[in-house]
Amino acid sequence: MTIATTGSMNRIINSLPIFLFLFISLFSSPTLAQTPPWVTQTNIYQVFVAKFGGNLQGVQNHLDHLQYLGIKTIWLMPVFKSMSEHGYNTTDYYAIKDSYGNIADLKNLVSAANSKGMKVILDLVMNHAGANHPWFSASDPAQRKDNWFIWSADDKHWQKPWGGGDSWSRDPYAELDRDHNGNAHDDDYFYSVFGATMPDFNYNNPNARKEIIDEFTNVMRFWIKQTGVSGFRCDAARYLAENGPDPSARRDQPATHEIWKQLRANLNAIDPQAILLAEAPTETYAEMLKYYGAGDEFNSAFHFNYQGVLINTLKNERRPGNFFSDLYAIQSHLPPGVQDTLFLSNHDAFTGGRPASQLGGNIAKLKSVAALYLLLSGNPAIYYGEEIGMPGAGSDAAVRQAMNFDLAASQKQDPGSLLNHYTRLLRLRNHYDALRGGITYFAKSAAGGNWDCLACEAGRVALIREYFGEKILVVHNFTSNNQDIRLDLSKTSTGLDIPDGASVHALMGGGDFTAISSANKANYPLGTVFGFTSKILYLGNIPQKYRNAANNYPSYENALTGG
Ligand SMILES: [Ca+2]
Ligand SMILES: [Ca+2]
Ligand SMILES: [Ca+2]
Repeated sequence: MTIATTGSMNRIINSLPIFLFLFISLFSSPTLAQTPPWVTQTNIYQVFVAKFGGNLQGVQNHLDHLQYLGIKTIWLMPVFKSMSEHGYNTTDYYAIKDSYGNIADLKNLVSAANSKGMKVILDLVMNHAGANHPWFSASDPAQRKDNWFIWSADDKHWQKPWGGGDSWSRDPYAELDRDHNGNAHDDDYFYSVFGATMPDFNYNNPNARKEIIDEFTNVMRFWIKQTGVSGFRCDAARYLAENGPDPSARRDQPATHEIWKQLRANLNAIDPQAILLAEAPTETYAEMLKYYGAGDEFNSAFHFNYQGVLINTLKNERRPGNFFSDLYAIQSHLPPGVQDTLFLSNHDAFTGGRPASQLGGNIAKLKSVAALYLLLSGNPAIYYGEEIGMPGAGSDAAVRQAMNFDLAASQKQDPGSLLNHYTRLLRLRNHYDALRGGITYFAKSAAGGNWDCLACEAGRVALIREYFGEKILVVHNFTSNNQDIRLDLSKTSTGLDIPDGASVHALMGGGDFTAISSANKANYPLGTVFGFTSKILYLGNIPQKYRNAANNYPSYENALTGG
């Protein structure tokens, strides 16, 4: 997308970060705010248990890897009893899959993770059960919950909510009189947008809806009380309620938001610190924002589609014109106390495949795209194996290969490896408030005299992370060529007041920098940024709280040895 860059358009676009700052200041001024909710300043590591140690004990055995990396939240893909390896067709919401272990194993894993400074969240599948769940398949009608599912006399051939296919399946127990009206065969089909093994719950029937919400409230309470987990990643969050045959009437429905708000209120009553994280790959960002409600629905949601913006920046060696508008489409509109979640890929091939495959195994590009998203506002969610450059694309099986722990071990020994690049960046992010909690401001930059703009395509980007006055400058070169970069750090460019006389300290890329002054502010010489590398600069004196006993502060270069 290319946005016309008239003067007035620039002013409108450049005012976005200012609006952002005012918005956040209003709701979370330092004098009012206590500790910010943990979900606003974390990072996430997505674990497919079967592929990451094989079972819960195996995950626990590899916690050192995650702690070394700097991970703060572990998302375990489904661990409940289910019909498949991926686990999204649950057969018992109160039991651990046999091959993964038992409830005590999960409790031990959560305790061990907590003791290493990491929280654990579980995958929760509330749109559908597994077709072998007794609620759907028990021969004893007292065990079945026929009114929890959606029945039809025939296949209505409705498209799936995302278009194409068929949303109905034939009941394997067609002899059952599912609607209890004396006719065994006017209910032989059930609604199931993810196929015959995953019957959708019936949130459209008020009685069933109340019962199902109560049941899932019990499920959440059970796992929080039994194991100490810190929340839930909610699968297929946009598909709960249906409102007719049109595909658009079976996604993002008002009733779906009402249900999540109820679940969130119920969860708050169980544990006010526990979170809900939405998988809601909506068609528009306006629909995505609705999953935050007024801060009373999800605590975070995956920023779907932005993974393509991030990857394409390195694929094309050029940031696209919508780089900031797509970021701000969510981040400038968030209610207080919640956070955006950015990611490069996940377990679903539809999100694009692993970065190593999308970027042709080019380590320099993989490092650059990692720096790009790990240093942006929003919590980064790392898919297991991404940090060591595992390949995989084209099919779900291809993106779900077993974690290569041998490769991880060898990369740990190499200070220049991709693993240690992730480690260095996450350690910086965890250490500096503005890199962890700050919002993102754009700063104009020039290479060879050509100044960019907020909505410009460019082979680089300069941005400032800001958190209650703390400012950290981040500059990326997305091209293979070295760029001699100058920055416009004036308020006109950035929307920020950077005081004259502010000293400048390298947190990545080294070098000595001249203090910011009225004479150089609008044309600040950053110097050479090498191809596919980044610079991080702290603007102002580095406070004592960031320094160790020897008065040193962590930088990218010393992050592995402690600063
Ligand atoms: Ca039937
Ligand atoms: Ca019937
Ligand atoms: Ca549904």
